[in-house]
Amino acid sequence: MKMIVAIVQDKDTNRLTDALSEKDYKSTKLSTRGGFLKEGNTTLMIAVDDEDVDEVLAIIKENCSKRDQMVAPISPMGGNADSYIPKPVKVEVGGANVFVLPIESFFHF
Ligand code: 2BA
Repeated sequence: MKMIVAIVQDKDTNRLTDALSEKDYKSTKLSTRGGFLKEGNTTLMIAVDDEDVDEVLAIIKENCSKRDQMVAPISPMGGNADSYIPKPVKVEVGGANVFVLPIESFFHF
């Protein structure tokens, strides 16, 4: 068995969990926050048999789209905040960051 940990955008979460449920894949949704943008995102934990990993990865890929987002950078440390005019920078968000981990054992009591 494998644990698929997928970090996705909140906007994609419902579509993705619906698509997983349609194929009878169970998932647990955690509300998380990215360390860079400090915005909410969603982490899904999906435990599956080894032979189902590829199908789940395909479902994630299909349901998580990439987007550009403008971000105002934080003012530089030690600088004069009054004279600092933040210039928004474009970062790519969305898609999915996925980790596939081995599961040593699974119990359902
Ligand atoms: P955040 O850390 O909020 O990052 C959001 C997006 O900002 C990133 O998208 C990336 O496009 C950009 N970004 C992140 N750090 C950057 C930097 N130092 N300079 C310029 N741009 C930067 P993704 O790479 O797709 O990541 C989306 C979210 O997935 C992340 O949110 C974080 O919550 C998670 N994540 C990504 N890589 C991870 C990792 N190696 N370990 C744990 N979580 C990860």
